Amino acid sequence: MEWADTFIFLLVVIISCYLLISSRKKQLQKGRLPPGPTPLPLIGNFLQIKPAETLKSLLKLREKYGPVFTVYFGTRPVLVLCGHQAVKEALIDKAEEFSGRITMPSMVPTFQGYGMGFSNGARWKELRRFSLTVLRSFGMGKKSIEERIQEEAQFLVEEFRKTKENPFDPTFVFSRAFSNIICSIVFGKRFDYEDKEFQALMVMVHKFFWEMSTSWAQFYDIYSNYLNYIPGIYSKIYDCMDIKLFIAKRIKKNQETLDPNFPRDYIDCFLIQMEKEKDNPGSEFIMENLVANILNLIFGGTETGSSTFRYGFLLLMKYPEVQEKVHEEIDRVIGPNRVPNIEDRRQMPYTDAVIHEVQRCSDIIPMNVAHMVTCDTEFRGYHIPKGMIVLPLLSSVLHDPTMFKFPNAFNPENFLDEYGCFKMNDAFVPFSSGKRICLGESLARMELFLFFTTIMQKFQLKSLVPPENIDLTFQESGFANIPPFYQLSVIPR
Ligand code: LZ1
Repeated sequence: MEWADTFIFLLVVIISCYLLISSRKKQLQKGRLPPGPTPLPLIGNFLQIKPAETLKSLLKLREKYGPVFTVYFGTRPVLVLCGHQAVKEALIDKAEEFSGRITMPSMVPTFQGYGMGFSNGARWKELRRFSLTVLRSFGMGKKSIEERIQEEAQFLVEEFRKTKENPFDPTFVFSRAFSNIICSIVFGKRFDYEDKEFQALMVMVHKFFWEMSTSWAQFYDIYSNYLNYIPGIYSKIYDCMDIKLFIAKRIKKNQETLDPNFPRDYIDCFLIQMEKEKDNPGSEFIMENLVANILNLIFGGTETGSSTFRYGFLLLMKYPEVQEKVHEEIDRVIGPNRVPNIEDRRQMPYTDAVIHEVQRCSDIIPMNVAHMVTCDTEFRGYHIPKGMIVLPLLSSVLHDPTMFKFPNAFNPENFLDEYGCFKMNDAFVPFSSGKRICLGESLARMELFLFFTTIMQKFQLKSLVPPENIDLTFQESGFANIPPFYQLSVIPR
């Protein structure tokens, strides 16, 4: 019996010492980090941050500690930035310092450090530059990307016609249309909406966003260090293996038919670069990075646009007077038959404002994709150590009361001046800002405008419930905001 007592006594002493030392270390750091709620040993700010409502908890802490504060996710300190000014000072004024990424634990099994989205340093720079160049080159190819989007918009209209005014859930119609644009660039082809493999891919992408946004994922992102000790937990995190298999099959097809002189798509370009650098052991053009890059492109180009539209159409049904004004402007500027093009945007301030307002309210990635400081950084008189996690809360910028007249309402006037002209706003950051800004931003904006105007030109949206009963509450709010599912009918006009 005695040895057991001694053992327990020793254990208690060791744990106490550890806790004392670690909390002492935190106190030393504390004077140099921004203020924040006092963390407890091991569990950090567990008492202040509800995993089901990470964003809401952080916004509440902001009321007490101001726009720049520190919280502890378990034992890891996290710098939280709120509002336009603080986020701008970091991501724009200290762009290089704040350009790092950490992979949130819930995404580690999927990306494992590969790909431009979640890597750092030379890997990130090279892969990002390459991808941007390829995206641009296919935008200026023989069939311009604008034409490709216009063509896809007609498929979308066709799909809507087929519903014959019957109610339907638009989620996967939207994701197929958006995804087909990035697929045209990545795989060199669009997929038929009835293609079973493509449909399955859309479900998987949807699942990824859903999985990453549950309260469980938020809990895991904070306490993964401990949870990983529980056998079987790590292997339960969605690793997108099914999507990777789909991608691997497409890559293999490309390899078999590759002509180094005539790259057909993004995969071909990457394979050619791989071949060029095959003798360089430090090359970033390796299969793992190709697969991860394609995942980044597909995730960025599918569910984001689709979610934005799902939410946007719900908003238009809740505010029929806005829908009416959009119809009026389209009829006046484009008319009932001509295919909308990008040039039309300049003459359509109201519609442009509506599309911006929809993106602002959709608030698609509310806490940003987590950043990290790449070196020791002075910020607002504080000392932020290299490697510290940073959450520039995009949601708090998009709803900043000092930047928008109607921060918490759906109101296109947020993007209109007193003469009814379109007015851009510096706090419009749904794509983030700085060096990590979404690399598909201009592509996405083109898709949003052309898809939106083409649909609204041809249809009126009809809700199954009275507008006042439409509930705009997000279904899940974590990594992404997942809009509610609903049915609507579309009436040809
Ligand atoms: C993305 C992801 C999530 C959101 C936007 C782009 N790329 C994951 N990879």
